[in-house]
Amino acid sequence: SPSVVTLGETMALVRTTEIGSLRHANAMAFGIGGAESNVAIGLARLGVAVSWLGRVGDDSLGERVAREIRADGVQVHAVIDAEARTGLMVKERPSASSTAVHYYRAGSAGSRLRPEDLPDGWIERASLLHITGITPLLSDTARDAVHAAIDRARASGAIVTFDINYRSALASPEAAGPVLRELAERSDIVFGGEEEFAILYSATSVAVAAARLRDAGCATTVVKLGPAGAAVITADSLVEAGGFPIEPVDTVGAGDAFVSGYLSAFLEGLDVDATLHRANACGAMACLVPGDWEAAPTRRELERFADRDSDPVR
Ligand code: KDG
Repeated sequence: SPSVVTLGETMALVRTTEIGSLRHANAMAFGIGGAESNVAIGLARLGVAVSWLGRVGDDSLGERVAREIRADGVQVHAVIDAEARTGLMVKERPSASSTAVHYYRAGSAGSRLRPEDLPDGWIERASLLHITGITPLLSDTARDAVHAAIDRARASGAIVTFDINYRSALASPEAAGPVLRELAERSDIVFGGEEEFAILYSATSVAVAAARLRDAGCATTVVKLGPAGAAVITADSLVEAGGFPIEPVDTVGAGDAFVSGYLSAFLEGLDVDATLHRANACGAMACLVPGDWEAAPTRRELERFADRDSDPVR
């Protein structure tokens, strides 16, 4: 059966459990978060064989990261870095409808990922490599590791998928643009929001970005539209699908759940409509619970949700 590999930084995560500024919050919940491990967990829950590779500190937070990802059925390859600590992410909810994220990750173990961390055979056995634009902005060696992973995926015939996932805390749009564009142009499927495609190709429309990507060899552009759903653009088609109406509690991680749903359906060979339906349902479900990946659905949860009385908004 098809298997997926991904790599990146996963941090320990603390989040306030009440609405209000961090200045006054008393209670915090403790967990983990990282875009690629969020996707890996989402895929594992949907029954896809998946492995995650990353670097963690020689500390309890690093043990927590590895344990938690493993606990969801993801095969974990965690390189232990004796010289740096596991990174940390802090989330607060300044108001009922907003979430703010703060990183304590500069110089972290995860950001010191390097090409030599990728074990032999790890990518060669997989049918799909998934990467995001977060990892290459962590450090030069992390960027090299992502390119080395793509080289190996290309050599063994695996599909490469890329989620732009631009994080302004890591680089300005001007600095990030060329780095992210190079990775996008080396991929088969690129996921992103409208603003993210504008970062790749300095403020051109998504249609123009999709055409530029195709010229470079990337056949499929997937545009995430948040509550409005998503669109898939290829050389000869544009397919759109509306999102599911929900009351969001925490939208962080919705894009990752969307990608898990999309990739699982893609690997099963479902058509574009069915793929977008599943991806949108996964993205919506991830917003219903606090936490970056906790609400990523299993197949059974997904079926129940997708069979709800209401039709998707169009
Ligand atoms: O997509 C959600 C991720 O952004 C979050 O879990 C943490 O990887 C993370 C990051 O760098 O923001």
